Amino acid sequence: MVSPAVQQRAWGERPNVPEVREIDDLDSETFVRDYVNKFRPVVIKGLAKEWASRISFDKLASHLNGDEKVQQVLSEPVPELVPDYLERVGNAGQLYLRDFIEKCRDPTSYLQAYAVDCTGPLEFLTPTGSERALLPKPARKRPRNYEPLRAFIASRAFTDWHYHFADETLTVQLVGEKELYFVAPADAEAFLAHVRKDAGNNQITGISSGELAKFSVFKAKLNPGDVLYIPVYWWHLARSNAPSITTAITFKSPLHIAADIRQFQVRAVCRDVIGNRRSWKFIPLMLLAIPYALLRNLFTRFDPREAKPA
Ligand SMILES: O=C(O)CCC(=O)C(=O)O
Repeated sequence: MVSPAVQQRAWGERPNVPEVREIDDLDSETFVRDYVNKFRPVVIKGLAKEWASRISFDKLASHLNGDEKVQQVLSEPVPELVPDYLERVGNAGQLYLRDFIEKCRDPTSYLQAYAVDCTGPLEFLTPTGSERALLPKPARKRPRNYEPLRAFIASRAFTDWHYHFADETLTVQLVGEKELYFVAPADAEAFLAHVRKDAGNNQITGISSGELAKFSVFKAKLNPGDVLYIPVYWWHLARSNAPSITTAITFKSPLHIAADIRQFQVRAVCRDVIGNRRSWKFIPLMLLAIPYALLRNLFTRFDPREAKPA
């Protein structure tokens, strides 16, 4: 049963939501040419099937010796439920990972742990040599802003609308199903302006279905073993209605995309840097990166605001 508070969250459920393209295989060159440089999401079906077949809640629990704590439990995915959540699990930061996993097995629970650093027991969720070989080469470049590997462990998951800045993501579904929704870049600026005036912010909560209905929404459905590429700056939301384990592998965006001034997110950051004296050290970087991106994009003639998911 989905809690009433969750039912009120808007993620784009409506008839005939177009789906992100699904493909069966992908080599590194095609990945960069047709997806990263085109700023376009894609689902690679079953790319991590082997890896997913070795991950489960039981196996994760068996790797724990009992002392490990969840590095960070995000507040209950649904803010309205936070008081109830804290009453049930105590101080979220103090929760033992083993207890957390036990609580995830409770079909009435609505919990989500977010590990920013997959070390210790969560190293088990890290791709090994052979699994890494599955992933396109750019996925081996260290990200600018995010940890290279994060994990989302949940009884039921809800990560509200946000986008990533200057880094790309490969979302690897290991346990359970998950749906991700996207707002097309053509709508990105209006989307944020509509819900919040502060265009420097990369996340929002609580958009209503009525508001969301004004925007083009796309959907990707992930089964265990599927890998989803989430391009930088694409607004997205994730949800699942059953226990799930997902990892996010993050890698550096190519500079001509990360610093493309045609994207409002880049302009918003420039405004922040100029307006905030403490960030002035970034001005030389901006002065190099933005002209480089402009020049490079002159030759590619590709406008990321027109990127389409299919
Ligand atoms: O899997 C999730 O719950 C969140 C995934 C996501 O939105 C992300 O990697 O940024």
